[in-house]
Amino acid sequence: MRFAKALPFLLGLAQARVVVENWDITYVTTNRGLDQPAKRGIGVNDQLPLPIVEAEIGDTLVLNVRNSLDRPTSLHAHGIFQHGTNYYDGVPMVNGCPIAPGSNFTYEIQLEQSGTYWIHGHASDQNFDGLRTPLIVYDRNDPYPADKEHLFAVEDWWPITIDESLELLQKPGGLGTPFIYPPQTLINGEFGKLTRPLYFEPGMTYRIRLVSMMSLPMWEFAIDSHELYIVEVDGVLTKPKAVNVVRMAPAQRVSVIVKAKESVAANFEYHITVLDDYVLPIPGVYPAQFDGKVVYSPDAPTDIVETIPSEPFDDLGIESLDHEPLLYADRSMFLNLTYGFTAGDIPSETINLISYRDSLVPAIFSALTTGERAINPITYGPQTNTKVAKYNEVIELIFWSPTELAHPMHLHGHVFQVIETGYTNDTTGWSRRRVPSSGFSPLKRDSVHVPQGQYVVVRFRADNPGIWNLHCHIDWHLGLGFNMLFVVGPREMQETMRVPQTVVEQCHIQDIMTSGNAAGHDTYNYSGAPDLPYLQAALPPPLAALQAAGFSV
Ligand SMILES: [Cu+2]
Repeated sequence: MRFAKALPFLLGLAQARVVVENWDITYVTTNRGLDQPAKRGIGVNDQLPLPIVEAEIGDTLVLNVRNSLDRPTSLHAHGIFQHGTNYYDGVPMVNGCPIAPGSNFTYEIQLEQSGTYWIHGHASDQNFDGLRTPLIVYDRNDPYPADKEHLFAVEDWWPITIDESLELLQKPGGLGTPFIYPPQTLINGEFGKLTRPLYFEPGMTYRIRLVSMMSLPMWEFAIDSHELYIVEVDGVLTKPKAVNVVRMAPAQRVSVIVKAKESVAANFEYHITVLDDYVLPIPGVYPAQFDGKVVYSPDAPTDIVETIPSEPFDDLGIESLDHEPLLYADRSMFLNLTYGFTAGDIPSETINLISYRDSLVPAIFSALTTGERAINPITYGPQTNTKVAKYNEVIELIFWSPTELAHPMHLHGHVFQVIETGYTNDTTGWSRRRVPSSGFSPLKRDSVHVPQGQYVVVRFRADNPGIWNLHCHIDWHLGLGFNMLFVVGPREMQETMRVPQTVVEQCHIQDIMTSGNAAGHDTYNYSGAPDLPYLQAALPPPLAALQAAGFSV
C-alpha cells in the first residue's frame, strides 16, 4: 500500500517538506464494526481509525491539534528522537503540560529518522481508546528498495474504556478484571476477520511494515511458503535476517522484505496470530488466528499449509546495519519489574518498588530552572523514580521480571542495544544468552519484550539531552504506575534548550507551575510534593491464600 499523500516522494522531489496534519481530537462512540457494544472512543475529526501519517526523512511534521475532549490530551511520536525538541515528546508533566480541553496546540516534529513509527496519546493512556496511528517515514535512499509496500497495523479494541478498565484493575485485593469484557482485534482499523488479500506479482519485491499498536497481547505474522527478511526493527535498519515468522510485542515495529514467487500457479495465505502471552487464554478471544490470501492469480488454487510457524523474536540474533559495536557501559542499573499493593490492597505496578506519580512541576521545567540542583534526582521527586544521566554516558539497564507478567519496555528519545537474556531464577547460567563482544553489531530498538520470569539487558548512549520516559507499554501497567524518568544531560539542557511559549502557555492556562523542583520550590524543600506511594509488605488475603495453595501469583 502506497498512499496518495506520499506523492512528492514518488516524484522524487528533493526538498524537505512540511507535512501538516490538522487533528481535532474528539470522542467517537463506536463498536468499530465488531460484535460488541459501542464505547466512547477517542478519535480525530470525529473518525476512528485515525489517518495514517506519511512523510519523508528530513520533513517537518506539523501536528495542529485541537482538544475537543472534556479532559487533557497529548500526542507522542513513538520512536522519534526529538533531538533538541524534548518539549514536543508529548508526555504530560514530563515534557511539558497536557493540552487543555478546548485549546489548541501545535507539535513541530523534525523527522531525522526513516522507518516505521506510530503516533499515540500519552495522557491517561488515551491510546487504549483509539488515539493511535502509524507514522511512516520514507527514505528515497533506503538501502532496501522494494517495488511495493504493505502495512499491517494491529490493535486490540475493548468494549470498555481505559478508565473503566483501570477502575476494575484497582479493585482491592487484585480481584477485579477487565477480561469480563473481552477485546477483539483490528487489522488496519478493521475487524481482524476481514483480513484483506495481499496481491503479489511474480518477481516483485515487497516491503511489509508491521506496527503493533496493541494495548496488551503479542501477535505474529507469517506468509506460507515465503521467507521474510527482517530489515528494520523499531526504525533501525538491520542486516537482512531470514525468518519464517515475526513476533511483535506491544509498541514494536518491524519491516520485512518478501520476494514474490516467479510463478502464478498457486496462491498462498498469510497469518496474523494473536497470542495469549501477556494474558490468560480466553476461549474465543486469545489466542486468535486471522488468515488472509496472498493472491498471484484469481484463478489459481490456494496452497494451504498445515502448520503455521510460531517462535519468539530473536533480538540477540539480529545485527544492526550501522556496524556500531557492543557499547561499553559506564553504569549499570538493575530494574526490578514487579507489582505491589498500596494501602487498602490496591494493585499497583512498580519499577524497583516505586509506583510512578507525576510531580507538581513538569520535569523539563525542573531541569531547566533549578541550576546545579538539576543533577540531583531528588529534584524531580522520589515518586518519579528519576535517574540523571551525564551527557553521552553509556547506561546498561537490566530489566528483571521475576513475576508471571511480561512487559514491553519502551525508552523515549533513544534506541538501546539488546545484549543479553536469561531466566531470573537460573542460578546455573544455562539459560543465559549474550551477543558476541566483538565482530557483532547488536540490534538497537526502542521497545523490548521482557518475558515472564526472564531478564533482558540493554545498553544505550544517553546522547539526547532531555527528559525521557522509560515505561511498560501495556496501557494498564503504565496506568498503574509502571514508569520512570531519565534526565539526560541537565547541564546541556540548560545551555541549549529554549521551550516555546506555546508549551509554557498550556501550563499557564491549567495553573501548572513551570519552575522549581517537584513541589515548585527553589530550594531543597519538597513540602507539598506528591507522596511516594507506600507499598504493603504482605499480599492481600485472597492472593496470599492462592499462594498458600500453591498457585503462582
Ligand atoms: Cu508491563
